[in-house]
Amino acid sequence: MTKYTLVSFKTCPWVQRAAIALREKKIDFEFRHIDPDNRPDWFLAISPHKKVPVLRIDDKVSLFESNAIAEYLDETIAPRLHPEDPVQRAVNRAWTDYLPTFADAATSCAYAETEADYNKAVAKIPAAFDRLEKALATQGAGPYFNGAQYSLVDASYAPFLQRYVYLDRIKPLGFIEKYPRLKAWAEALLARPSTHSFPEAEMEAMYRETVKRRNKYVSQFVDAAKVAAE
Ligand SMILES: N[C@@H](CCC(=O)N[C@@H](CS)C(=O)NCC(=O)O)C(=O)O
Repeated sequence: MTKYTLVSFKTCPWVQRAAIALREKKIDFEFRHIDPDNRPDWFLAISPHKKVPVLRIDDKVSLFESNAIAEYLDETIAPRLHPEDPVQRAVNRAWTDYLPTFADAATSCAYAETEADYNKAVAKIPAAFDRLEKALATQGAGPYFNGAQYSLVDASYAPFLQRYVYLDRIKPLGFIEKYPRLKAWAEALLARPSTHSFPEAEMEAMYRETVKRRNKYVSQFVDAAKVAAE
């Protein structure tokens, strides 16, 4: 039996994307959590960009980049999460290509140093949400990106929609309510067991601790805000 090890920082959304793909395919795997501030030499030797996730296969092969890992898993292990139709597959890949831009728009306010920078980062959210809202309108009736069939697009966006929800609870942002398809999609993804690497309250508490520790503008609001899952 093939051994899969996912090298991880506990709250990394890109790791979560790879973990979701593994769970959707019912692949047994182990996390190997490492400390972001003290990355071991064995990790630096297998991660060209010094980033997580890295997927170790049988302690021999090391795959890096969450999209490459997800695509590899989809090519090698059933069930296929990409659509069978080549046009739909291209459309799905186009939207996974958009993920880094979406992730930046939806969550970069967490890294802003000043209130002005925070407001500038927050101002990027509506355009990104609007693009996804329109994409969802053309894709199907939900609950997932392509309709009833779960896909790698779902696995990709779930961690970032989850972090938007967390940030909205730390300091209210109030955008997703204006995009009903996106809101329903986020709810469906957060309700799906494969989205979660940790119990929900534990994950949100870890995320909030990470945001607080970064000591950015939004960090000051962490204590005051309440964890909804508590
Ligand atoms: N494009 C990469 C992004 C991975 C990434 O940014 N991971 C973060 C943790 S969430 C990281 O390892 N950062 C360490 C660094 O930038 O030095 C992917 O999709 O895997």
